[in-house]
Amino acid sequence: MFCYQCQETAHNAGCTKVGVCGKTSELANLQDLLIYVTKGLSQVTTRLRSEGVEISPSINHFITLNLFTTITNANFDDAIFFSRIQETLAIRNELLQQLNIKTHLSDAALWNLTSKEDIYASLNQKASASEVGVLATQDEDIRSLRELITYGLKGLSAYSKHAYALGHTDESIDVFLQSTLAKLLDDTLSVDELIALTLETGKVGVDGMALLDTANTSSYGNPEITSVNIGAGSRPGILVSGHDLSDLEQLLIQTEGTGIDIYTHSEMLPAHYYPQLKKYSHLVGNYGNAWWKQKEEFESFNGPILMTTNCIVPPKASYKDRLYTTGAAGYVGCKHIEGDTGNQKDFSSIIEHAKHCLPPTEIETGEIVGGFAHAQVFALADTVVEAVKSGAIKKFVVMAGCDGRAKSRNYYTDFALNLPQDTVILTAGCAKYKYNKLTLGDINGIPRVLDAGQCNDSYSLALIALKLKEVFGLADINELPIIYNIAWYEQKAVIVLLSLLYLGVKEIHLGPTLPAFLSPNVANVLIENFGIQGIQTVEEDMELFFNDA
Ligand code: SF4
Ligand code: SF3
Repeated sequence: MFCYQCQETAHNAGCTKVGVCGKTSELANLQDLLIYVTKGLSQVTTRLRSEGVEISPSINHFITLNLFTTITNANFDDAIFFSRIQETLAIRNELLQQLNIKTHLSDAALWNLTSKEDIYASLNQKASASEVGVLATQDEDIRSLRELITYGLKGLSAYSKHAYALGHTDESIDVFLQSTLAKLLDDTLSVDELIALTLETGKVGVDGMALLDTANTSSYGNPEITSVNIGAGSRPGILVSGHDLSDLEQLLIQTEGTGIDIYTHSEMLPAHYYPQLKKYSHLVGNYGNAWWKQKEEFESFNGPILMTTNCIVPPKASYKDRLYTTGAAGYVGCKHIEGDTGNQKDFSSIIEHAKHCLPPTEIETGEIVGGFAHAQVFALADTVVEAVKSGAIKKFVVMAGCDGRAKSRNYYTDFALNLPQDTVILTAGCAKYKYNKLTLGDINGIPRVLDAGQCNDSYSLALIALKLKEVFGLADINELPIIYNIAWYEQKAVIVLLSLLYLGVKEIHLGPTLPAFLSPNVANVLIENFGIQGIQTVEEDMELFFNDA
């Protein structure tokens, strides 16, 4: 195996024996093979489109889900990857028959094995020969750009899948995704062409987040300021984690009147901000923190847990029988609740399970406030603009992104604590758990931490920046008093980053480490053209950002 797609990759270079995330070498090779054959399938769909053939939405969704399942911490179930590889080959073989021009197709589009044993044998051979995975690309800059784009597309796929689940699609995103996957097989593409493709991926990233924003807000209303209880009640509960709001809604409907409370965990916290979700009185609160604390928090929750997406931490035996997965998520030995994208799911098994469990053990008390997505902030625009004009707010600090278990991430707590009192943090994603329970106060009634929602709601932060640019009559988004200090962990953060670059945001600070998949030359391109930088110590960064104070 060789994997360096997330921030916690071994020695900030690559996991080679086993993943820091818990992914085995065998699973990593299977994921590489799934990406490989998905690129092959995408070459065939792209060729068919050029011949005037329409590709069905179900195939588009299938390709999207293939990418999503390989996101860090989404799915640890080898059997799922086997069946998706086999299904990918079956779909591709059928499509190949419709193709008129079959010349110049890549090995990925023609490779063909269907039995599990043959795939295993070939996989071991291919993986050891590095024919399939990351290291199959010899040139380190081409490899770096190919992987940067691939990871961006994985993040994009996660967001598209959530939009599909709510009945919203945009075929142009699928066309781009598949044609780009096909281009990643093309050895004639130069570094410059791949850089251009990277930025184009950022553009479509914005489209994908806009699609999901429309899907979420048209289904559940615009997020509004909401206080969320972080204590525990006296009834048995189900804890819902991950990013899929549709799964949560279906579970809320199916648990109405059953005496079971529903709690959110980690990236599901923003569900409380949506009018059409918070209306359920048995959606009682948020339990715990970011994904990486789940070993302790799932233990003390006492009831069943539903993982709708990443991030799964390999569970302890003590609660493994209470861990359920659905959608792109999976874990060997945990019950998976079936249901194709957009279909109604049957949650009766997890509901029955909850009825026989103790209520959650309370681990904290109080409330946190969020719901500052674009519409809510626009509604407060006069107050915000006035605070900026009067100097009450001097700077905004975008601290969106991911949380993670690395100790170096305590930087973000210390950074938030050390910020001058006239700064406001704009956040989205699970990065917020590093500072959303601190008492940072408010400025003229505006909380100093404005949580827009999940990582995909970074789109809201971009809209807010564009609105401020308009209100203040600025020519360039970079003239705004906004600092970008983003924490990344997995591939959704990669598409958020590429989207911000596409929108012209410069001087983004990225931590706690720069991605290992950036080769020195590719990193230089990002530094020279976009001013991307890492982080330093809190003291050094305070000096850097506020030395004009
Ligand atoms: Fe390592 Fe991250 Fe890949 Fe897991 S996802 S194997 S931790 S680089
Ligand atoms: Fe968190 Fe996994 Fe990225 Fe959606 S849940 S932000 S890390």
